[in-house]
Amino acid sequence: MIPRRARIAALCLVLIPATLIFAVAARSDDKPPAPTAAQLDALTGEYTNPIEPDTPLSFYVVDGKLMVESDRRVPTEMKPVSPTEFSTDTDKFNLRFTLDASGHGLSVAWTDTPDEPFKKTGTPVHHLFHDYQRTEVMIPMRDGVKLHAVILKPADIAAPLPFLIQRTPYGVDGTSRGSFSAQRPELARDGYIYVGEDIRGRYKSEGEFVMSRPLLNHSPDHKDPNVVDESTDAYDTVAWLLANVSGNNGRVGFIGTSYPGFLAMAAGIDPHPAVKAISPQAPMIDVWMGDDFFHNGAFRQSYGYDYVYELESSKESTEVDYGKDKDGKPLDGFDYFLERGSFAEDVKRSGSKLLPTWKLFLEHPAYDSYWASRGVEHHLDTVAVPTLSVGGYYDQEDMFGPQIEYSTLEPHDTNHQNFLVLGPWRHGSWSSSSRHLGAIQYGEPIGKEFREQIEAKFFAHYLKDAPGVNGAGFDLKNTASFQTGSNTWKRYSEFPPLESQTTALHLIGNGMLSWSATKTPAKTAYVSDPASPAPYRHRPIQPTYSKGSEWYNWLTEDQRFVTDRKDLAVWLLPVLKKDLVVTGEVIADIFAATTGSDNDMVVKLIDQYPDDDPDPTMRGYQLMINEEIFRGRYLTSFSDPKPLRPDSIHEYHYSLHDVDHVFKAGHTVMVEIQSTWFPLYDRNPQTFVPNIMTAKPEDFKPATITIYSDPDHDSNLQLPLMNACDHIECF
Ligand code: PG9
Repeated sequence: MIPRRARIAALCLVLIPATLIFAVAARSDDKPPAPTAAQLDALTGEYTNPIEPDTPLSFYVVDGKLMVESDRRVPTEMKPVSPTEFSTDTDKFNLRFTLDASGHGLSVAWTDTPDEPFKKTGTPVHHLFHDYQRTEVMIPMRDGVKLHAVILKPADIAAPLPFLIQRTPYGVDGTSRGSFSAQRPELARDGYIYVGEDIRGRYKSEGEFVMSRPLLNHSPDHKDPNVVDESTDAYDTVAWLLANVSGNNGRVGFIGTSYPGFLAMAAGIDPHPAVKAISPQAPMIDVWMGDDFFHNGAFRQSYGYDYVYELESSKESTEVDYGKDKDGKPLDGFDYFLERGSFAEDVKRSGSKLLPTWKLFLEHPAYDSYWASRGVEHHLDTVAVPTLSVGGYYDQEDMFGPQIEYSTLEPHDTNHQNFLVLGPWRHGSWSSSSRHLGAIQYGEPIGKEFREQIEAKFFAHYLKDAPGVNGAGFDLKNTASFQTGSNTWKRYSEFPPLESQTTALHLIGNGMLSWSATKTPAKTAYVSDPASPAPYRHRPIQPTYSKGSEWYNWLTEDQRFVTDRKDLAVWLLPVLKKDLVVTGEVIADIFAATTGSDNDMVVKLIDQYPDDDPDPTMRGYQLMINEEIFRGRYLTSFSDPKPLRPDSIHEYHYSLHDVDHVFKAGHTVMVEIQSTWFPLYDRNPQTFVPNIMTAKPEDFKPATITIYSDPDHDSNLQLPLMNACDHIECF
C-alpha cells in the first residue's frame, strides 16, 4: 500500500508545479520527509545574486548530503528542514529554494531576505580551501602576563610558511578555518600560519585592558621588562611563535582593521626583526584629533557612549540598549541623548559604573597629555617595515587614521615601502565583494579587486617572495585609489598626486560658489539652537552597533533630509559644464562670527545630482563628498580651550580629508555649513563653559552664526583639482 502522503505527492505531480508538491508534502505531516537523492540532485548548481554577482553560491551532493560553498565559504553541510529549505550550523537564517516546473532548482534565497534571490547560473564551482588545523595557546609576555591565541596551520602545505597575525580586543574564540576563509578568502587560499590573539585584558587573555593603550618610549632593543604596550606585546608574541611553532619561514606579517589596525600599526613600531610587512586597515591613529571619540575637539557623544559601554562593561562585548518609549517602541537615540542633556548625565543615568574611558572623557575633554600619549602619529618617524595603509572615503569611524599614517610616514620613506589604498568604502567594507555602498554604485567589486590585486600580493611579496594568488607580483608604486564619479581605479606615484592644483572655491553672496573671489562684501547668517539640533542622519537613530542600525552608511545618506532646515547655510556653483576632478586633501577656510562665545563649525562638500539623472534613485541626490567638524574653543590651541569673542570674526582653517571624486558635467557642487550634528556630536552650549561634558541646561543658548565673504575674509574651500584649467583661467 502506498502511504497517504506519497499518494498525494504522486497525484500532485501530474497536476501542479513541483514547488507546490513539496509544500503539500511538507504540510501533510509535522515532520517533513527527508528529500530524496533525486530531489537533492535537482538542487545542485551555481546560484548568483544578480545585484551582487561576485560571490555566487555552489550547491552539490556528497554522500547523500547537500553541501554549499562559495569562494569564501568552506564546504558546509545543509540540513533539510523541508525538501526545499535547509539550515546550516553556521548561519542564523535558512536557505530556501524555488523550483521550476520539472522540480529543478531555479533560485535560492535566505529566509530573512526572500526578495533577494540567487538565480541558478551554472554547474557548481569548487574552490581551494587549505586544511587549517586549529590550536590554542597562552603566550607569555615579558612581564609574565599570558595572552590567549588561536593558531591555524595548513596541514596540507609542506613548505615553511610565514605567520600572519591579527591582534584584537574583539575575541578570537571563533577563529577557525571557516572564519579565516570567510573574512580573508584570498589570504586563506594563499596559505599562511594565521594567528589571532586576544590583547591584554580582553576575552581569554590575562592582564588589564587599556583603551587605545599609549605607546611608551621603549628602547628598540626591548630590554626593559617593565615597559609594556601593544608594540612590546606584538614583539613578544612574534618571538614566542617563531620559537614554538614549527614549519615557519621566519617571517611575520600583521594585519587588522580598526582597533586591530591600530594594533598592526603598533607592531611596526620598534618591530621584531622578523616582522616584514604590516597592513593597518582603517586604524585609529588619534582618537581625539579625528578618529573614534573626538574630531577637532568635538565629542562623538553617541559613539563614545556606546563603544565604551560595549568594550569596558566586561571582558567580552556587551550590547547597548537605549530602552523603550511609553508605547513600547525602541527609543530614538536623538531623543535619548537630547533628554539627558550632557555626557555627565548620560553616564549618571546609564545604570553602569563609571567606565575608565567615560571617566577620561569627563575629566579630559581637551587634548592634554592623556590624549596626546594615545596619538600614534607622534611615534611614526621611520618606515620600519613595508606598510600598506588602507582607508575608506566613507569611513564613519576611522577615516583619519590611514590618511595620517600614510602622510606622516611618507617623508621618511627612503626605501619606497610606504603604500596607501583608498576607496569609497565604509569602515572596513573592502572585506566584502559588494558593488555598491549605500547609494553609490561602483559597477565592480572593488573590495575583491583590492584584496586580490594589492593586499594578497603585498603579503606574498614581502613574506614569501612570491607573486600571490593571481600570478603577477606586487606592483603598487605608492598609492591606489578608486575614484568615484568616474568609477575607475587610479594609481598615483604620491598622494595627493603632483598634478593636483589647489584651487579656491569661494563662498560668495546670495548662496553662490565662485572660482573668483568676491569684490562685493557679503554675509550669510543662520541661527543655531542647541535645543533643536540638526540630526546627523535620518531618525530614528538606533544604538550604534545594534541589529538594524543604520550607522554604517550614514556618510552616504542623501542630505536633502536636512538641506531645507533654517539652521544652516547653503552655497551652490552653477551646473557644471565639464567634469570637475578633485583628488587630494580638501581644506575648509571659513571666516565666521558667532553671537555666543563658543560654537561648532560643520562644513560639508556635496555633489548634487541632476534631476534627470539616468539612475532614478539618484535624481536630485545630495551626496556628501567631504565633511568635518571643528569646535571653536580650540581655534587657538587644542590643549587650552578659549572662549570666542562674541561678534568678532574667526578663521576656521581645517582639513576635510582626502578625496578622489569626479563631479560629473550636469551635476552641481554644493557647500553646506551648520553648527550641530547630533547626537553623533554632543551639542555645543554656544556659551563658553569650562567643560562641555558637564554643561547645565541653562548653558545651552541659541546663537547667530555669520559667514563672511569679503576681500579680508575670503571664506572658501581649497580643492585639489586635477583639471583646474577646465574651470579657471590658466596662463
Ligand atoms: N572604530 C572602532 C574603534 C577603534 C579604536 C577605538 C575605538 C573604537 C573599531 O572598529 O574597532
